[in-house]
Amino acid sequence: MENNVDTTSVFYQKITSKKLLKWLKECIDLCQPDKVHLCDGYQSEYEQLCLEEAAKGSFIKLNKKLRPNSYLVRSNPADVARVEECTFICSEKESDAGPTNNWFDPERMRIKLQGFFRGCMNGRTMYIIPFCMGPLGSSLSTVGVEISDSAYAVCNMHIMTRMGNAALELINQADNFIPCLHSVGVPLKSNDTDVKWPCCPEKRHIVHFPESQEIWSYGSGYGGNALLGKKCLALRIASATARREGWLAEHMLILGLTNPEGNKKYMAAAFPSACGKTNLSMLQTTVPNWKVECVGDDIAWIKPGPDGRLYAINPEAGFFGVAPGTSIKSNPNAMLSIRGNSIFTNVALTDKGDVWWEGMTEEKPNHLIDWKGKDWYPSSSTLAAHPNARFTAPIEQCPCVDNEFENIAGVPLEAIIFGGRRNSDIPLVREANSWQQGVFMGASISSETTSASSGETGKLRHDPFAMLPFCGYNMGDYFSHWLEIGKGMKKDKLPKIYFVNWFNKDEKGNFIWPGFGENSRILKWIFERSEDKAEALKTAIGLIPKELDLEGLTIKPGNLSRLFQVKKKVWQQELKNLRTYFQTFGDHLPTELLKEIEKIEKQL
Ligand code: GTP
Ligand code: SPV
Ligand code: MN
Repeated sequence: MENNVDTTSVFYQKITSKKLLKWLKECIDLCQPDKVHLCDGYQSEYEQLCLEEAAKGSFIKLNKKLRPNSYLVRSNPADVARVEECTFICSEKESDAGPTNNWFDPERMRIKLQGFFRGCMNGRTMYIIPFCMGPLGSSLSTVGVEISDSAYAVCNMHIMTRMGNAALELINQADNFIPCLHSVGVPLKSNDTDVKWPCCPEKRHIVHFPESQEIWSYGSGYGGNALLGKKCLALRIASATARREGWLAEHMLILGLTNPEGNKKYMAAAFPSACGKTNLSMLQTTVPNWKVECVGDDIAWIKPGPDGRLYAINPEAGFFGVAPGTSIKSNPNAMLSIRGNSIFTNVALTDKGDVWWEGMTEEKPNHLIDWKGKDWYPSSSTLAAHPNARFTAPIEQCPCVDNEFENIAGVPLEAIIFGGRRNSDIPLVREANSWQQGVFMGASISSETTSASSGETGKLRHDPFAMLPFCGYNMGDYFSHWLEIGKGMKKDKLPKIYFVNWFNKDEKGNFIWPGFGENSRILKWIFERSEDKAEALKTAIGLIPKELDLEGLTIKPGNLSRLFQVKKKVWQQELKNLRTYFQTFGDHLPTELLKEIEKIEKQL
């Protein structure tokens, strides 16, 4: 079939990159869209697209007094989260994808994808989205172009990335970019009426070619599956590039912590999906006169700087945050960030035309339209919002966005924190006694699965460095790369490494630690450790606080000691499990990690 797209159209004059022109032609020939739209990134473009989607009924405009310039979108109930089983790393060699990734032969995958994408945009508009991950003009940033047939993806990319003309200019200058092709996988015939959330769950494929730096995503419109700058580019492709170039692409928040004297230190923290990054990155401290400011809530690109320290940038420009559990009490800065100009996906709609989700208010509204579009009452047995319902909001709207957010050089890191969701036996906080032990800590993360990914929730699994779903190469080589970064730096310039767990529970299933703003007490200890002002006690599994600032907090003494107990039998079992897990990496596993296990075993 011929396509009727006019390639002499005026916007082609704006594209001078030969690589982009060539790829664009290939994509048009393959996907056969009805129309092509080159995104300029202007606010007017965003508004126009939202209006068009609202006219189709795909977007629901929220009450402009309560939630100005904001929309609710309901996805297909079969397309609500990342799909790890459909995510592929297509490296030339299978061993370069490693045992934690789905590998597929690149040549065979290309043939499969050509089949999927042929004619997939019939009856639709192809949007060309030039975008920049990281501050414009930073040598740490990377440009990409997403081609998508989803207006929802375009609107989210408007918020999540620096996209449009400025990014296109960088692409034209460099004649280079990372190509990211996305389709919801639902071509339309001339008299078909479109559904509100087109997707093709049976054929979902989220595919990465780390060597040629390409992304192909088919069949899903949701989050990390469709906003290809995020997990696909900024983590899976970037992690593989970072290994080659000597830096790190991590699933980490970045925060600045200022003490009452006005001294500020930056920290990064990696927790698995839906385990508290957004919350920690913008927390309101309960320790008086301490302040947290947010550089990023999900991804950090970390590179050694000219002074020998590690510097981090946030490649994103917005939050794609978990809605349920977010309230004025738990995370006031997130609530203020989403006061307007936001997109809400799979949350509930109130009778006044505002949004609601479980945990937003103590009292449930008397009536809602739930995330599936059905009437909902407090007596309903179903959830009003999907557990992976999300808000998309510009980072500038965060009341505590850090001044250095746009700094092209990034911010210097003085601590790196790892953590997971564990209901028992993992202490509230501990400090590694060396970079090597810290790398072991990162590699040792296990966490209960959450709704951020499809599949069973609450199941404990290994999630090293919170990167299990996001590492674009062999995880064993990734461990070695982390060790190499440490070896290449002066000891006094290396950030200290910590491990936290906010999620210990008592017999009744209640959280022992209050979490959220109270986590500032832990951040304070970490801050003061880096100035040698706070003391620590040695345990077999790392250093724990001699004392924490708990002023104003009521916590039962029994519970406090429980948060720091190190049970010999439990840890022997934990280490045994880790040894078995590490064996799956075969000769890609750095022996240093086994040495760390042995050291702890001896000390237990
Ligand atoms: P992704 O965006 O999926 O990467 O998630 P995230 O790591 O940013 O997690 P987020 O901060 O959105 O928190 C996920 C869930 O954990 C929310 O429902 C929060 O309310 C809850 N949560 C976050 N911090 C804490 C905490 O300190 N204690 C407890 N008990 N729950 C928390
Ligand atoms: C995560 O799952 O870690 C997320 C949400 O941040 S998504 O963008 O869908 O990957
Ligand atoms: Mn995430």
